[in-house]
Amino acid sequence: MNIPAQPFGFDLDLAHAALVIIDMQRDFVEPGGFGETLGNDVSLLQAIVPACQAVLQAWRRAGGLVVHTREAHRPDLSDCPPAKRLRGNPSLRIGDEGPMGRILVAGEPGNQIIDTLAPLPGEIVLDKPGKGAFYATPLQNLLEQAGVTQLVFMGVTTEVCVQTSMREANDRGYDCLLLEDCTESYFPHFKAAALEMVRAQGAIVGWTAPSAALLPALAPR
Ligand code: C5J
Repeated sequence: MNIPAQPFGFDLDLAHAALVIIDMQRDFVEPGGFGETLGNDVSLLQAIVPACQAVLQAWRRAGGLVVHTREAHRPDLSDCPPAKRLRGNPSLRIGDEGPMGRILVAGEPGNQIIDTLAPLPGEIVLDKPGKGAFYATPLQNLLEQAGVTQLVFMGVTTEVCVQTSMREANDRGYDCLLLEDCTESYFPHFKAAALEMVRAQGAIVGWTAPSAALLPALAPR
């Protein structure tokens, strides 16, 4: 089905598409996590949760493949380059103990996907040590095994992990659609710029569309 999108319609083929939800984990969306340690207002990100929930429910009902990612490091931080841990002046660094457990560490309470978007059994959940979902993860293999050629993206933050993942996917040959009201940044002007960059030059990285444009394609027939 053709989804009205920018810069032109996106031909969704649900049987060969996956919904990729980037890093909707407590670390970024709730107070006391990684996002807040960097000085950000996390309430901005909470605003997209209802729209993400509506798409996730519709996608599941339509029988589509779902992939969840978490930005997460091993407890011994062996997959966290010192350059990432030591950069800047956050109130807590990756691996430090915070109000939701160790910051950005796999298995800690803060590293869990928020309850409203919690993965169901059978859905793919990937811990990724980088910003991109393909770097040091089995994502490409899993998508190839499932015959996936199209990716629909939601999640946070638009210009960091979402855009990086879309660029990685684009270089690997996937057609990518980013849902505009299902992604957010701590910096609204960065979100606006990222959306423009993605769809510029004839969808040089991919397409963007509001979730309302996708939902009719997922409705029961
Ligand atoms: C960041 C992310 N912003 N998930 N991570 O550091 O976008």
